[in-house]
Amino acid sequence: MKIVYNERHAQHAAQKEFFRGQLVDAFEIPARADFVLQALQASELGPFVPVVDHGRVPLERVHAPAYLRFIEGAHAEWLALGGQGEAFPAVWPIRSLRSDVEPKSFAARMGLYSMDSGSPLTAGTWAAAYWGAQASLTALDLVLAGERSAYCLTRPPGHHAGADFFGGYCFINNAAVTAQAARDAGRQRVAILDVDYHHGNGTQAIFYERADVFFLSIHGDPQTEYPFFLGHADERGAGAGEGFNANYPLPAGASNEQWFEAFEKALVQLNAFAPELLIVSLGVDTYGGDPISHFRLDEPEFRRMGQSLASLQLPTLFLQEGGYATAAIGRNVLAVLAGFETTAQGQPGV
Ligand code: OKP
Ligand code: ZN
Repeated sequence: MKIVYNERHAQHAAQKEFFRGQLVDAFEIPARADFVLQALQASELGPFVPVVDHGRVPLERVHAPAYLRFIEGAHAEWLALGGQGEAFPAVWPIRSLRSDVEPKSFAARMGLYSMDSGSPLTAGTWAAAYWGAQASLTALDLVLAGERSAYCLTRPPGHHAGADFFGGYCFINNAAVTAQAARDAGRQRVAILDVDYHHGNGTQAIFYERADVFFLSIHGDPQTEYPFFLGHADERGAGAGEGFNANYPLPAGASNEQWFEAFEKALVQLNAFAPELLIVSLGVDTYGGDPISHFRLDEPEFRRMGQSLASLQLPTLFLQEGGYATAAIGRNVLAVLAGFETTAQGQPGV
């Protein structure tokens, strides 16, 4: 399986994040990708393919240009305001307040373009996220050119980012950008399967009224788990997109049996859609040892996940999302990808 690695990921290196009233050590750190890189380099997977710059246009197919400009300049504005270290929002246009007027104040725009105070924005955030999207698009190119599969190793993750807001450590929605790019390249039906512990609210919202991109997600129940305000089972899409969104929320602490029961149901639904491309939002924070999540998957389950995904016999693009048990992420990602490869190698070409 070819791999595209976002070498610029470490430019986004927050020291701290806000959590329950305190600044605590950041969870979404460069070491996450470093451990995955080490595990991949020690494996049979590869080769590594260099990132190709596709420019800003494919990002603007999903994100508002004003939002992208904001992220690009935000940290410099923060410093100009007298802010120190990582930038955090403090005020949001919640119900009854207006979000259709872009305020001049940077503090206000920080709130307009974000969903939480737990996503530190640094001097290098734009570069890391921009090149993460480029790495994702490069991996997509490989699959569009006929590769059975490809994996993009990148951070920060993307699936919480909406068309015009960041949050949940995410700034550019790599899954949405690549799904849209695949549509623009002529693929008619694209499925995005999100197996991260957290619901991919950004990806869901971007495609909620569309029938050409089917979003499916298995995640911690938003009644108790981040992102809290989206991800319920009754969200099935709207308008032309009705029936093309599927959520499988599971209680925190759910067993592996419960997880695979939901996963197999999602795969049946996904298969019935007959997608021409499968994009997997691959978070491995479903791991039992994850510090901020509450499922129980481990190496054998990750391998089984990869095998089941290969059994769909679809061109498959894996994009890295979450996973915060830093030292175990490499092993867990490798288990998914190697499981996929062992099953895919026994198949006729797709
Ligand atoms: C991003 B992804 C823990 C707070 C958690 C946000 C979680 C974002 C997860 N101190 N806040 O889906 O893995
Ligand atoms: Zn997550």
